[in-house]
Amino acid sequence: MRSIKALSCAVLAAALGLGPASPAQATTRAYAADSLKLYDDAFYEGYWRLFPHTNHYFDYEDNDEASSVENNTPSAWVLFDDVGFKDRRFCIRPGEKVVHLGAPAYKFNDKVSSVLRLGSPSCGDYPTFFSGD
Ligand SMILES: [Ca+2]
Ligand SMILES: [Ca+2]
Repeated sequence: MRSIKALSCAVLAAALGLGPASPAQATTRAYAADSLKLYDDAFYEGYWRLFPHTNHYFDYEDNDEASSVENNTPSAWVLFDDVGFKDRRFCIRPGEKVVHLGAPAYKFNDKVSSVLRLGSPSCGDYPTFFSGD
């Protein structure tokens, strides 16, 4: 929790041009640009968290909270209802966003419990949020 708030402040400070960018701030920006971003609320609002890597087990703060998502990475990601990459799942491609995971087509509001970063931009055989491929 603290780390994400600190991150938000660093990004805000950088955006406002407050002081010279330190190496730490540069690292923070690179991290944000290559992470899956999960928001607690729909429409990319509310508390958010960044996932640069696969996470097989969301802790209680992260579990069953995500209501919208942005994939800011060059990789496809799979979002799972259960920890350990189990139960229902949807794949999001690079650059895609889902404004409301609770939409009737997904029924995935407040469900995400693990995320898998794939080694390519393709979703392969995983079901996707949007048609294509
Ligand atoms: Ca939520
Ligand atoms: Ca879940």
